Amino acid sequence: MTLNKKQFAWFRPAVAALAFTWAACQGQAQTANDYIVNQFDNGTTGGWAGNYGNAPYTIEFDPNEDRGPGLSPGALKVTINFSICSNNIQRDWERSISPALDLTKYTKLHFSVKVDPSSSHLSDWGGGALGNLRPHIRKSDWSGDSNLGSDGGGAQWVGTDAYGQWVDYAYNIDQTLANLPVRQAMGVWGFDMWSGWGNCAAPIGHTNTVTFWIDNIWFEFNTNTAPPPPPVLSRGIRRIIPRLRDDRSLGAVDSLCRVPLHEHSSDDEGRDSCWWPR
Ligand SMILES: [Ca+2]
Repeated sequence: MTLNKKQFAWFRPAVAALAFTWAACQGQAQTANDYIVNQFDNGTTGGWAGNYGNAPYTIEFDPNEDRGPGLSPGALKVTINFSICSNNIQRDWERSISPALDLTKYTKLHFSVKVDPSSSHLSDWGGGALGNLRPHIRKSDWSGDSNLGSDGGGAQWVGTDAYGQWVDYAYNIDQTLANLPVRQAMGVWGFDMWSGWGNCAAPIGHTNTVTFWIDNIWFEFNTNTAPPPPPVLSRGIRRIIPRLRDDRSLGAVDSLCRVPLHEHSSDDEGRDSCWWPR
């Protein structure tokens, strides 16, 4: 179930209906065209590993936490030892996606987070939250590192509501960012967590360990299959016509404009005009 598009072909309709009803209640409805990144249902971390950042960390599979669906329970457990006094303020973790995924066909990233209540909280304006998780993407050769979206300044804010319970997030993929080649062939993606606000004497960022679980990471397929609007055909150049209507019946064809006179219109200055085909 992990790493590949979900296959529902074996579902009998009644079973599928029940499954989708349950999934919808969980806020995690998925269709056959959605791309499941990780449900952590196979006893592994699903390829996630730390990359850059100086905050010490552990990343492990945890069978005791789960935000389904999935074949069996499990979630990714992330523990980060932040210390703004030691300048350990950043941690990134990433994984490869193979074959590369064309994210222009998808609209949102979905994932769920649950924070261990014993974790550090942001202070001051941070309001006790966990803070930002910034989704970012790369090509398969790890080039082109760039944001996945623009909402929240490029990151998903994880608030106090996630301490002690699962919260489902839907983060918009920004198809207007100047990273089209990366979006068309995303081969690596990850989460970056930065928590360096304030300073040692007056910290706002985390000053201690945070532990949280991530589960059910998937990309929502773009179901808007409406064809693009047809191109607007140029009718030619607008031609200003001398007042001919006094001399010709409206049913006649203006040989210069090549259109019936009744199709003539007035220009901004009230002069008789028509579209003259090229
Ligand atoms: Ca799971």
